[in-house]
Amino acid sequence: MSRSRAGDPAAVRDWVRAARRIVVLSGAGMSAESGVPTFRDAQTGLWAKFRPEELATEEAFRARPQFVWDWYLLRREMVAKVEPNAGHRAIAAFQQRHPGRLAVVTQNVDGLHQRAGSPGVLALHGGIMEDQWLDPPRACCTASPPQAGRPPRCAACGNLRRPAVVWFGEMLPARELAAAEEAAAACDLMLVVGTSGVVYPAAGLARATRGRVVIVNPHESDLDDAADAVLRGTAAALLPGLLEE
Ligand code: BV8
Repeated sequence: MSRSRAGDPAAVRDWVRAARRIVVLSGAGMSAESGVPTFRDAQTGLWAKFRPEELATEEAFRARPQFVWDWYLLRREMVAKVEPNAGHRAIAAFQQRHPGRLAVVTQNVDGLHQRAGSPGVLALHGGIMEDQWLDPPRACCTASPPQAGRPPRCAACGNLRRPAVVWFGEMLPARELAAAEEAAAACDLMLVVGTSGVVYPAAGLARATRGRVVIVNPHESDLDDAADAVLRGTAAALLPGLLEE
């Protein structure tokens, strides 16, 4: 029996005020009003005919390193041009006013929560602006800077640089996942903002928590059945009102 009922922001604001521990679980919709296309909408140009799940894999990168690298370059350029929105800022401001009361768990690799000033962001899927080695680095890989290219590589052994994100089929970073599971288990309110709720284990956090679940999303999502309240609106429009004193 689905729990969800159309939420009224005033009731949710009372839940926020009464909550001892809050988790914000965010997805691409959190950054949409900053100008970062959501995962579903991001497929443009050369990459349009590929589903993100097809490109964001080790197999795809090994098969077509330059093609996948250029997809990440395009997304990096987009992220570098945008700013956190009123939703990101409202969360960071609440955390400044109430240290330790709200934890941000994000699927986003854009770093906008961190740029808005949110402390201790648990970035479950990594960060798009950083690189790492594709294969475990050998001495030659770290002896000198990578050779420029798309992607850059070790001049000696050809080991490639890859974006420091979690690809489909890859495990999430253990520390962040454990901390996110702990925060979800300990919170009495989870705000699920801007996610379609289809990617696991991230979406599973909203099903595992014993806290009240509130969805902020202008459209239906796969997690609506798990919600105590669904607010049909956008992150930047709703979060300031929900998190203000
Ligand atoms: C793993 C980084 C162990 C890369 C990403 C259980 C069931 C089914 C499948 C699985 C399962 N367990 C594991 C899987 C496989 C897989 C998975 O979940 N597949 C899905 C597609 C079915 N999971 C994995 O592979 C994970 N690893 O499980 O390892 C393992 C390994 C092998 C086999 C078994 C287990 C790794 C998952 C992480 C992948 N990396 N990103 C990169 O960015 O390039 S995922 C990436 O896609 C994002 O990080 C995010 O998580 C996801 C996109 O989802 P959303 O963020 O929700 O974005 P979307 O566009 O879908 O939706 C946007 C929403 O916002 C919409 O609802 C829209 O209405 C709303 N919106 C729009 N505007 C606004 C708004 N909301 C508010 N305000 C607005 N203005």
